[in-house]
Amino acid sequence: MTQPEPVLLSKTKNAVLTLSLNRPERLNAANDELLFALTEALKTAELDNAMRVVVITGSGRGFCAGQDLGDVQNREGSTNFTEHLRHTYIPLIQTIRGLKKPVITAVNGVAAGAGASLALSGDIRLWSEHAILIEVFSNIALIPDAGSTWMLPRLVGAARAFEMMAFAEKIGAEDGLKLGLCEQVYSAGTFVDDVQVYAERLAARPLNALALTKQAINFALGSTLDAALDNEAVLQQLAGDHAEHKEGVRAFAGKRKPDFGQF
Ligand code: T3D
Repeated sequence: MTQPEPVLLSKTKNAVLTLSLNRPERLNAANDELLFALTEALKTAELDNAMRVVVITGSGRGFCAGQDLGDVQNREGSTNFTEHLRHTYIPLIQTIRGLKKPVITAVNGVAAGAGASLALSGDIRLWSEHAILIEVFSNIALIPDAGSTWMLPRLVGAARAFEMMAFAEKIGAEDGLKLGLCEQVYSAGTFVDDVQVYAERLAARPLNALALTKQAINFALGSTLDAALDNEAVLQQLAGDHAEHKEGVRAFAGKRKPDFGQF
């Protein structure tokens, strides 16, 4: 019997590419096949000029339940966690954070373990009212990986992050919004449409400038103020030299809406 595709691709005419994790019966728990397919789809999206924004979401009721524990149980002998992470989750998270296009994580349901890391890794995080984030790793006596120890303390502070990790606390949408784990929460019934509207709004923004903004934020998160100030000055040259900038200024002078979608 042929296996279903682990990641479904859907392109809309409004320049939004949606990647849906597709193991709904396992709450989209990640096996290697899914992780490689997602990373490859993101790399392909980088080269597709017709696609301006990427949405990552889950099929069925879950977003992603983290590493597939069935696969873990089937491992023989001792597991090389380090090598596994280096081959699977690390390239995935690096690809998302380095992508020169905005990535939205549209968290439709539970995001647990490395699935929580994936949910946090988006440039914009949109949650359904049914979304739940769990740093579930300690339930199986592992440490948070796939970037959770880097992302979560920066969002909620070290002590709160540790508490969430130590108790594998379930964070629902209301608390997620308060804690800054997501930017918007939408009703479950309209979630897909609301995400699409949001993504289209983002796709109409100046993408070169947004890619450079993402690059500047990534740099600033690991740098001093002096270094960040200088990096802004360098990247601003790239933004200012781009046709998008000229269109923005022309539109302002002409009292019209800029057409950034042409670039
Ligand atoms: O290997 C390495 O490189 C290390 C990397 C580690 C990264 C990690 O992500 S470690 C963390 C792994 N994930 C987990 O420990 C989460 C396990 N799942 C859960 O705790 C719960 O399922 C949830 C809290 C996520 C959701 O609970 P609930 O009650 O909504 O759903 P459920 O009934 O538990 O799950 C529904 C089905 O999905 C169920 O299958 P069944 O019984 O209907 O046939 C369940 O077994 C399956 N499922 C859920 N999570 C996983 C899974 N199957 C495989 N792997 C999973 N992670």
